[in-house]
Amino acid sequence: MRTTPGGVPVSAVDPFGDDFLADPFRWHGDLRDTGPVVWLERYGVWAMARYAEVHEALRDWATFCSSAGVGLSDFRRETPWRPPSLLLEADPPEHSRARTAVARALTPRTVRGLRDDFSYAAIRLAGELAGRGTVDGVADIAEAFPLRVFAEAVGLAEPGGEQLLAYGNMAFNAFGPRNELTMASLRQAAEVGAWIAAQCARDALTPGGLGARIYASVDDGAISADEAALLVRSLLTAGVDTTVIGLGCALDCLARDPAQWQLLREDPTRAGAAFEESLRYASPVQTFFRTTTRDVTVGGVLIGAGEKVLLFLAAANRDPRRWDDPDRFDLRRRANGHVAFGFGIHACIGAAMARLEGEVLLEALARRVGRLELAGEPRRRLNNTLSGFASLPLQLTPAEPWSPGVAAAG
Ligand code: 8QM
Repeated sequence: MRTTPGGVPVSAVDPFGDDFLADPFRWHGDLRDTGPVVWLERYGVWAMARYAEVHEALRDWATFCSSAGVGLSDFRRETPWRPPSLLLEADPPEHSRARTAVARALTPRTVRGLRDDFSYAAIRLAGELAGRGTVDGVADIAEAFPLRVFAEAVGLAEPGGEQLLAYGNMAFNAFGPRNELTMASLRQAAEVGAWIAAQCARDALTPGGLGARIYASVDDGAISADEAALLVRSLLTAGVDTTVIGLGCALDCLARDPAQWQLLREDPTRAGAAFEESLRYASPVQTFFRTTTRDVTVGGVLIGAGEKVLLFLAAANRDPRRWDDPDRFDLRRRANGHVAFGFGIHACIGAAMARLEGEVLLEALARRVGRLELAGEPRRRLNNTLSGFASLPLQLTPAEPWSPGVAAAG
């Protein structure tokens, strides 16, 4: 094993290269086995791919900070492609104030209040598709469903599916290096960024939506109107492409494994567990960086202050040191403890809404679709941060109308 002069294991892997992104899980075992901390010479950054170290770095926000950006770019040296997020790219105490404002808008009660609308949309979509035969699991399901429910939940004036997806694609590419993926997606930055900014204005948001609820914190002086606009931007950045990728991955897991689909069909209330396990298994958000605020020793390796550290959430979620038979998708497993939503103070604030989307969609499909099978080769989508599919050809066979799940769906 090659090491730095200081004795730290070195890897020549490019985690943002096409070979890696086309099949990231193939590379994770080597990264984990190379050591608790690895030097990635291609970028001059540190990496952690084991569950214990990733979890600890996420917990220790004071040492592994976010305000220098959670991508490769160091905001203290480079100008970010857009004004930093008040939530994702911030540390306490600023982060705490922003997080509180969003948490007040996106309470468990708010999410419970979305359930009926989301369920109804899922049941309707499953009903439309079940008899159609061949569909694209990405365009027809994984994109169609979040786009139907999200714009309305936030209170956007227009559906804007294309812009929301393009914006997510650029934001998640931009956490990586300025490679061809990033440069290509950022070509739309001016146009799509302007559309996004316009949707974030108070008077563009319909009353009662999540956006309007964020602006309610302006009225009691907790945040400024400019801050509210940036927090709405956070919803639009983090809330669409992630769920699109996640739902596509869940469909892929189930379509590849008839026994798992059967387990879900036998008891569609397993949908939440199935979605959770697909998050562990596929990790839609594969990686995030942190930046050290001080010298810190991890696994015997001294990491200096001001260094970038790449955390492989996806590798942690399949670390055999933490999980039994980690490369097996099994909805009966206790998947909790995965770090697909992160962990600690930056843990996904929209997780309950994402879980709701996954649960109601998979449940509705399980009630309406008897057999779910791949109808062709899935095409992977390459993105510097997100891992999932560009297209997923599926063959849907409608459930027998007298099967128990269908009756229960009404
Ligand atoms: C990733 O803009 C933001 O605040 C933001 C962007 C992306 C994420 C989170 C927040 C983790 C899903």
